[in-house]
Amino acid sequence: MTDLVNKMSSMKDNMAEASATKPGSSKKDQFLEKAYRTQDNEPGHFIATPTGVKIDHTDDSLKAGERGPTLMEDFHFRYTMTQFDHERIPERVVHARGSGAHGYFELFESQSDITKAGVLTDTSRKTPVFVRFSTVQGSRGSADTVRDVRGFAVKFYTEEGNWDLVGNNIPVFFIQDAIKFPDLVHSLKPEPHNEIPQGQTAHDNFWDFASLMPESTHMLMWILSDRTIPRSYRMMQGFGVNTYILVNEKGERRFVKFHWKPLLGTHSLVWDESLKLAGQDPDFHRRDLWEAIESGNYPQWDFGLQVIDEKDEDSFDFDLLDCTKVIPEELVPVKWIGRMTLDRNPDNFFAETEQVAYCTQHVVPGIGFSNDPMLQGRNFSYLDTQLNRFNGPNFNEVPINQPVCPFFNNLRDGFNRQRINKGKTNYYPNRHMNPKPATAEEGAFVHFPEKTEGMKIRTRGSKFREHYNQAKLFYYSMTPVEQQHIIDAASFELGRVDDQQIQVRMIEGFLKVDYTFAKAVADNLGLEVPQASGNDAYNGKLSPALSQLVAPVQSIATRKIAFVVVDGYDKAQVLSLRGAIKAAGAMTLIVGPRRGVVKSQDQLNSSKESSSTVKVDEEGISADFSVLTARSTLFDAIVLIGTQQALEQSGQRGQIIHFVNEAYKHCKAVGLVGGAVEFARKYCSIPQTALSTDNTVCCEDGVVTVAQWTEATEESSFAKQTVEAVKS
Ligand code: HDE
Repeated sequence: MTDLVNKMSSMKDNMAEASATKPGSSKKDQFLEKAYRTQDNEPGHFIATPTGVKIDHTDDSLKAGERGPTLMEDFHFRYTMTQFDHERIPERVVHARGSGAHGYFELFESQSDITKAGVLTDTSRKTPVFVRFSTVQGSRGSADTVRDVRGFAVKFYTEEGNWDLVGNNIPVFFIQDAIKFPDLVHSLKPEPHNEIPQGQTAHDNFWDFASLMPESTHMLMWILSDRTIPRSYRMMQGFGVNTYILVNEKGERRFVKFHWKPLLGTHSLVWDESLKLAGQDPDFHRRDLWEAIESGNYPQWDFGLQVIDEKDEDSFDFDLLDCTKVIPEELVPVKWIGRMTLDRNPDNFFAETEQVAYCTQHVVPGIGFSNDPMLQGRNFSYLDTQLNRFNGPNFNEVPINQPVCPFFNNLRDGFNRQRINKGKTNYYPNRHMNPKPATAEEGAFVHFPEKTEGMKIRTRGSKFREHYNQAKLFYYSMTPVEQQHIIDAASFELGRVDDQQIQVRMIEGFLKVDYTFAKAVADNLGLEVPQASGNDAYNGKLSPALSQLVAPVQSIATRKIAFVVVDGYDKAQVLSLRGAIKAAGAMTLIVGPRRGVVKSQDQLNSSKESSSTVKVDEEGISADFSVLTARSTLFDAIVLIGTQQALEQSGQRGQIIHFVNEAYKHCKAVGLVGGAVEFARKYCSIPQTALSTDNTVCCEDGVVTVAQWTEATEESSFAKQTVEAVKS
């Protein structure tokens, strides 16, 4: 145990150690480097056709005469145009918009008592992974911050073959049987007659379907919650959702649910921010992930298991095979067994993020499938989808999908076959008797010999028929703020529904979860408030682990704090405050009157004297953003610095006022230094009670103030209070 604690703590929060392992050095990286990567734009490289012939001219097609028609003979033109015409492959029917990253997985402690999978038993391994995060509803060009479930798909390149854990950031799903998936997806996608709306479920068809599918009620509570508007891909949990099995060397089977927990904590945007960000920066999540990895802030997740012995399969009041139910952590705690780090951005979006092909049926010895009817259906669908996306079965030969272990078989040919199989035989048995089947001892995957018999019937288990207990559990486990957000989200979504019978039916469904919830939404929709049904009684159960706010991670690591400054700022003050906040792990960015130089008081004075052009000196600051183009929504907190006069006379006074008001409205920490306090009292809509004119540091309602910055003001205490305000 002490060993485990040591190992965990040596891995914990150790970004420096993670970066010391040199991103790009895994077995998968080496394979990609050797086999397929090219650096096209290096000195001395000439443009050539795909057949290798160098080209002398790429700006004019070959013509018969100066003004004549283009000639068929122009093979360079034809290759150029043909490649372009065929650049796209079908976008994923769901999860079309995504972002990927490379990394690795490390195990804290061998799980050999429950599984024989090498990735979960060998602690000396560093298993390469490729992860793709995604939204579900929107198409490839849709915005990142829409209200939607997020995909969380991990491909582990293990020594025994690829293992794909294709999960979401929500632990349950809308439906219980895969056969309903096409109906679900048709209902939530843009409507068929006019392809509206993009990137949202706030429309008649989705709520029509949902209101007729009581099994979706639990999932509806999750999608109406803040989980569907995450702050960052780096700050979301991940769940395998379906129940899988683990099998050990002795051939014993256990049921398992897989979990990912971000070390940065689970955080969300507020709805108004999400709406604005969808326009202000549609790539908000994609950019956040990319920039974090580029700057060495490698995101990390702990990996956990909820393990259930075979004998306990029937001991719950829900069915383990029903993916509309969680196994409450209070009943079966999550055992945290490993950590994943993402440390390298892809070289090429299409080659890697677009072409990565996850399939739930990609498992390795020691991991297998339960009879969850969703998982069984997914095992068919993902392979089928890849056949469509890649025009045939050779998608596993695309570099990002190739395993890192050697492998042989008699599968052959097909569109775009890459491998050159040598030898005279391509069948088994053959006169060489190679390649031959392996035994379990030699590492073969052996399906768990589960005894199965039954009538051929279209039905589901009896416990699948209860749909409301866990919807209640979820709703009651939320803090009041989280409950209010669910009410607001339901009111927004149903408010976009035109057909009133759908709204009424949905309110009847909500009534089976909680009366006050259903009543609040009905009120907001202007519907008649329904009578309490008797089904809505609180069942007395709680699962605090479901709330994001009950035990938040107390860290501001990698959070973005904007320092809004105007010309004439006090350089020493800004630099020391910035240093103190950076020391807490946050990123500080300067928002100035323009991008580039912001003139400090000293610089203004000296330029008056010398009338020379002001440059950013070694100690000066340069604005990363202009207040004209950046909004408070891009940051987690803001600090406004400047004399009252400079702020008032700034040409961007209106933008600055909006910046402060909006940050406050979105419940962000707002720091006000010196004249900024009086400026805010005069122009901003923050309650005066939070705007103390004291010369000492005060904090009220997330607003940190110090009206008079003197030599004696301890910048550290202002920074400390600001950091605390960001955390809360
Ligand atoms: Fe998927 N899902 N899904 N899904 N899913 C796809 O496969 C499907 C489900 C999930 O980044 C598709 O390659 C069926 C649950 C993710 O490339 C497709 C059912 C969960 C991704 C497909 C489900 C997921 C997909 C479309 C009901 C959470 C993106 C493109 C039985 C555990 C993977 C593709 C990536 C993608 C089918 C339900 C997660 C059509 C039939 C539950 C993260 O094959």
